[in-house]
Amino acid sequence: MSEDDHNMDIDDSNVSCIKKVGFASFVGKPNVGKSSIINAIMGMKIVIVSDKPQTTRNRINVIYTDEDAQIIFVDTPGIHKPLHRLGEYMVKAATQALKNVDLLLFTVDASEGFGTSEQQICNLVNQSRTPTIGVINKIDLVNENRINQIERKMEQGVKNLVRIIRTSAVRNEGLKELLDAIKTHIPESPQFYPDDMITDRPMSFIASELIREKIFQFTYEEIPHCSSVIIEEIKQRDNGIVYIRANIYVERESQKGIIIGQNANMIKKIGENARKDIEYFLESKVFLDLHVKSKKDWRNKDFIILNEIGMRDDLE
Ligand SMILES: Nc1nc2c(ncn2[C@@H]2O[C@H](COP(=O)(O)OP(=O)(O)OP(=O)(O)O)[C@@H](O)[C@H]2O)c(=O)[nH]1
Ligand SMILES: [Mg+2]
Repeated sequence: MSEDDHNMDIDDSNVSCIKKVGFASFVGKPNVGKSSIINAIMGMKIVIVSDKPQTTRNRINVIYTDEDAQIIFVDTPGIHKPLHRLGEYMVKAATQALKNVDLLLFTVDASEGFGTSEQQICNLVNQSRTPTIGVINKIDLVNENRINQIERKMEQGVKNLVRIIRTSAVRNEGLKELLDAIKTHIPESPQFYPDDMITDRPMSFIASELIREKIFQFTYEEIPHCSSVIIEEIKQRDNGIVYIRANIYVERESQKGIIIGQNANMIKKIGENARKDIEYFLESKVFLDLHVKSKKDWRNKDFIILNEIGMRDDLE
């Protein structure tokens, strides 16, 4: 083999493992569709979604890999005015995700427009000095005029704006454009994670989230917001079925009855639907054993307690 051939071999192997690789952090108000966009891009449910604001409580990385890129999407809680310790924690988790990432995906809900809350988030985005793609989501709900207005406000407000993309997570619109735009603005590097890794969170976290999602979907008023889920045990039994025991915490004894429901109808509905989602995620049969407990005023406890009930302990 000549010297030239040898060099060519080395170049080829290097080129094949270098991709567009980077972290892209979603930021926006609650309920604008941040988690929905991630699931739509991944083609499966990894992060939880509901029609109620403040569904996402923790930062979670979701890893998208294709032939030419690896994008680590950071899903964050919606930025809002916190009313308790849990809310403070959530906003802190979201604002910390503005730092040390390659790109921000500042997402707004087209049907809500660009108002005071968006302007406040804009200030945080500008302070971070991170290149930002404006994502106008839920375009299926509004007309062209409305979207153009939001675009103009974004152009005026966001200093480091590199692109604006219009999306509809529910109709799978604009997602390829969003991926292409992200790829243009992240650096080249060897990929960080194996091809088949889709999140940095353990299976127990995903399972607890899928249970919590059902509480968000099926209960109302304060119940979803004062509920939390802890996985107590996960084990694969000899017959191959994965046994999962989880506690659902509420804040008061009286709320336990609502989660359990008449003739235990509500807890059965939560359990059946969560089990199906967990089975799909794990590709295995699951036995889900749910228990309901109360922990007084847990949303106002300090971070150690919050951590015990499943909040992340890696915030500075
Ligand atoms: N019509 C329409 N609804 C959408 C779209 N994207 C998301 N939604 C709905 O908007 C609601 C909120 O979606 P999420 O993905 O949970 O929103 P989020 O921004 O992650 O919310 P938080 O986690 O609370 O910050 C859900 O009911 C979604 O089905 C969209 O493009 N069009
Ligand atoms: Mg969310």
